[in-house]
Amino acid sequence: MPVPLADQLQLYRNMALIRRFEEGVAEAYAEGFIGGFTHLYIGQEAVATGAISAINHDDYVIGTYRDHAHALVREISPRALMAELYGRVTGVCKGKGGSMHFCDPERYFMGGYAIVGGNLPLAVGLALSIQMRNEDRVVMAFLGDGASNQGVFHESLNMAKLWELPVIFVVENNFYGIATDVRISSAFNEIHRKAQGYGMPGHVVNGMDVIAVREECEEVVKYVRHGSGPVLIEARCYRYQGHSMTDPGRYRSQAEADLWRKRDPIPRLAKQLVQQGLDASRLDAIQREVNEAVQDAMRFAESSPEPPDEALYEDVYVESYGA
Ligand SMILES: Cc1ncc(C[n+]2csc(CCOP(=O)(O)OP(=O)(O)O)c2C)c(N)n1
Ligand SMILES: [Mg+2]
Repeated sequence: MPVPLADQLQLYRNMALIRRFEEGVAEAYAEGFIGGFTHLYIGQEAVATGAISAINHDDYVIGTYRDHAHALVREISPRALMAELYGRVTGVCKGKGGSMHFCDPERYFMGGYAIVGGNLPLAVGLALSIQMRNEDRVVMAFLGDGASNQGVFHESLNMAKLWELPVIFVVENNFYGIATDVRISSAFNEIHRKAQGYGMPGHVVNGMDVIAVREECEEVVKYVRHGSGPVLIEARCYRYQGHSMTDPGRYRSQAEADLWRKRDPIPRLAKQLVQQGLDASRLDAIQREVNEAVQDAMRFAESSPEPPDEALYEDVYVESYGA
């Protein structure tokens, strides 16, 4: 079924919000408001936006350290996320998680993880809990091309397929793990076909085309929710910035970067919307709205207090549920 116009506009808004949020993060980082490792998502917006738009609000999402976008699409407020980056008490994890560890179980966003591949066994565990409770839900787990060479990736795919668990592995293939080109780090580059080693369907999609990602994911989510077992999707995309804020990205050629700039997912969707008859002023209004949301989030974060010293001793252990 074609994606309705209202949904396309929402996809456009989410991608614009992610782009502007990440630009705001870069500004705040340069001004010293944000410290530590911070990985931007600029260029990859179509993947998180399209994929998460295909699931229900109570399906689980679990990601990596490059997690700002996924949290935004899960509708965690820009204020709570920006304040988390600034290390403020109003942050989504009370300022104690930072960029790589956004988490909000109330929105079924089960976190960013700094350990490459470390989220994958957790995704399988979440899917097992769904199966054991006989729930009508799925898990969407995001990972990078680099993570697909980790042992834990293979263990997770094996167990997910063995038990036919409701999990969708979305590999964001941006062709680099830090500075290393996937062609010199992975023995086999057709990442979606790694799923075949476990008898699991593997699909490839253009990760610079949000409509393609959405349509592909809708089909896959239906299949997985129906109880047909796990699926892997490889979304081919590109990050426009370095690996993290401290990486100028000099290992990539200008010609390569220019090529992928032409595939920018945001102007691509804008063009498609205008071709469908949408007045371009609607898109300008969205740009102004997300710009204001990000400015507001930055002002909110800057004016929020840091956690008190005693907070060091809080949230270390969790009461177990139903014990
Ligand atoms: C187990 C582990 N090994 C190494 C690292 C260091 N490290 C951080 S990000 C990264 C690259 C991962 O690349 P990829 O999975 O392609 O994700 P991307 O950064 O491109 O989103 C590495 C090696 C780590 N965090 N965890
Ligand atoms: Mg990568």
